[in-house]
Amino acid sequence: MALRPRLSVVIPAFNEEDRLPGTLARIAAFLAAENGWLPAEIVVADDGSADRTVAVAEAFAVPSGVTLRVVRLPHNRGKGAAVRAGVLASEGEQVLVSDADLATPIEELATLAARGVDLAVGSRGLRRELITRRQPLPRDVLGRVFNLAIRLLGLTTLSDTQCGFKLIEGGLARKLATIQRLDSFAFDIELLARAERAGATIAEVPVRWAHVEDSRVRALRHGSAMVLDALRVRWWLWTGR
Ligand SMILES: Nc1nc2c(ncn2[C@@H]2O[C@H](COP(=O)(O)OP(=O)(O)O)[C@@H](O)[C@H]2O)c(=O)[nH]1
Ligand SMILES: [Mg+2]
Repeated sequence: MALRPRLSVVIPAFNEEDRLPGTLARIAAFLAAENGWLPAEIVVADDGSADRTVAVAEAFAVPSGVTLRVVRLPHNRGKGAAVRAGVLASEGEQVLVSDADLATPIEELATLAARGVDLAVGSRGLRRELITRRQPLPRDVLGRVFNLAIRLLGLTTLSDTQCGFKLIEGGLARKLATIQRLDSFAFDIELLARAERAGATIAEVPVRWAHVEDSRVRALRHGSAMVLDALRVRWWLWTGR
């Protein structure tokens, strides 16, 4: 019987044919070099991409000790839905959810793991000097306004919930993935809120981060959906759902 992976790296991917090969290579090389993480698996969660994301992922040759799996959503549903599908397919003792652009370098996995908590949340809010390349100002401002809004709603005390780099204890990640409902980019908020209610230990951990061009996010469309979804989470918590 194959050994249970120590780590699953779940990568939500929507039209990532260009970035994915380099990202997979960097992650695979890191895992192969850091002996502590093997055996490991990489789970690419294709979010109904219209490009060759799936083909590119399936063609990737993994080093020994690393397995790769591709899960596919038939239609584009949003980052939250893709992460959930990837987490549900994962088997690792721990699950790292990482954006496909590696805006936070994979090496920061060690920083998260060192905290020894159930949910380590990579953050750009605590040590701004770790941001080597900033987002365009409007995006940065929108992000801060969003964070302020969810703090005022009592949904979080963290200064950044949206950095796409989180390490979660595997059993907890899969349990939460079965009850989470948000498909949008606001899914992180639901993840955090439900983890907190499940009694998980949570740490906001400063990580290096560099803005990467070619964002999949459309500020107005995704931003308004995120606000509505944050309100839904607020409602669910109040009504105990
Ligand atoms: N925009 C978008 N990204 C998605 C979707 N589904 C999965 N993703 C992934 O979510 C991650 C974040 O996307 P990215 O463009 O880096 O967003 P940004 O860094 O917040 O501007 C990437 O790995 C995307 O491939 C989706 O429906 N829309
Ligand atoms: Mg990004």
